[in-house]
Amino acid sequence: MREPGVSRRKFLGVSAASLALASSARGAAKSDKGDKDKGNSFPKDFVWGVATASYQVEGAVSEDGRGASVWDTFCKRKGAIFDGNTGDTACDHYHLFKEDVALMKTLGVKSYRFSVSWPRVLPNGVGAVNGKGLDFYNRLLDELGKAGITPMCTVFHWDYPEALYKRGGWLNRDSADWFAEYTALLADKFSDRVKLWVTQNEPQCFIGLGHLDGVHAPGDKLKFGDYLLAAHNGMRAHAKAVQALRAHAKDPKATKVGYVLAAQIAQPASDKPEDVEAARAAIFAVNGRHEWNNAWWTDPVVLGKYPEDGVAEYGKDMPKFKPSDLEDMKQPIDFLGLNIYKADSYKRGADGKPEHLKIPDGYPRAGSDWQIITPASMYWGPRFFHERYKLPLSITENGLAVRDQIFLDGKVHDPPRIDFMHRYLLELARAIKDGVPVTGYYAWSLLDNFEWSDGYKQRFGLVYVDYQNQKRVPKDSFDWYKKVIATNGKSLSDKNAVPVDKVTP
Ligand code: GBH
Repeated sequence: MREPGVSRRKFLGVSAASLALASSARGAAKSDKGDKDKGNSFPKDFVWGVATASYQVEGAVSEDGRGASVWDTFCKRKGAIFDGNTGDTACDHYHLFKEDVALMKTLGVKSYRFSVSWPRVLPNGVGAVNGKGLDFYNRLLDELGKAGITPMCTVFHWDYPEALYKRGGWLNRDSADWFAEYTALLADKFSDRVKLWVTQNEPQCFIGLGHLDGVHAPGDKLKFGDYLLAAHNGMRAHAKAVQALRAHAKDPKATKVGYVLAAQIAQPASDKPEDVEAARAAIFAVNGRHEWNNAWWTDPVVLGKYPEDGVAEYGKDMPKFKPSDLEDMKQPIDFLGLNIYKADSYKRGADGKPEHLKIPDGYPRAGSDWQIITPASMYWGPRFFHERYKLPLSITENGLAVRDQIFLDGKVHDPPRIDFMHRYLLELARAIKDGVPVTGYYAWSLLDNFEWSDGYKQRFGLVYVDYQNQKRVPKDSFDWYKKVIATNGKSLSDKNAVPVDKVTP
């Protein structure tokens, strides 16, 4: 409901199409004021990167002794994946990694975030090691080394070994030790070259989408209490992996360990303090019997406790566990990784509580329906997360799905992606300017790739992949991002760049 005397523009604030988008312009305008170093709030050593994940790009699912993952199995389930697509070949990164590293070198990225396929290196999840699987990552790491690109290694990005799933998977209390064994192996083999580590990518997804909603592998719809138990063991596994990395890394001092969330951002509907308060409360609230919150997945591992609102709401579905589990789950980490794609908007409601605002009709969206375009999420997300957890942050993923195609001129023109990244990066610059310690930004993704249950329908790459012949075509956004990196973000406020305050869909 609209308050009297407040203009539409002012009231809708970041919640409506026009203003959500205009908020980038506001951020830019702010940093322009009296500042000669326009748009240059990115620190000198800011880590510009790109990200991928093993199952989404590697292919070669039955090569060189790789074991099965739950995604191999899930992809065969009728109706599970768009058009019956699978990750069997994906981008064939397993064979084409040299070409892909060369692309990254041309792009000028400082860092490549990739993940290891657990069943490729441990076909049964634990026990016998597959040397040929390790060799692939050795070749990749050596190639990155030659190109001067710093690896960020995600230990687990969803391709869980089928063999361990058959032993109960995350419901089995031993799953935390299995994960620690796997992580120790990676530290032993790769920590001479890898200093930046992520234990797990988006627990909300591999536990929630995979075990509660059943829309991701392994496709289970567990009872809520069992889902909470899987989540509990997943977080225990994360903590044991942190310990394994500290114990096995060749240079523990230089080793930085992080944990990556599918950050669920709440942004205020206006700059009014009461709306900012509403968003601040909403972003860490746990309500509803679903996985889409932040605190359930972060409080235990950073603060050593489950959030009280969630504990009250979940009642007797709470898993039974030893109190020492919570102490064990809280292992010091060096950074939190936030994957930021979109936000929900909140204002203070009539009852004083945060009120979730409906998405305005016709609001700008990505090719994938779930992603609305909300640049200010890249300001408020890092800011709120830093306030609560007081950890350095890295934006470990951000990107836009577009149904790209090769144009008649042989190029892939993707102005929506450029505009998206431009707006979000200006908001990130604003957060950094306001003192939020963000160490890096990883574009999702280097390549178009297997978008889980959306198959190859959605394209997130800076590089187009023709899946028929594995040809790579850098998109316009590739050249654009190259310039952003080369200027350490200064090009974002270049007067010849897209004028952010003029572009309104
Ligand atoms: C990330 O997930 C993943 O880390 C990455 O692998 C993926 O390719 C990328 O983003 C792009 O999607 O409609 O209720 O099923 C992003 C978080 C959360 C986005 C679930 C899609 C679908 C919600 N994802 N969401 S639902």
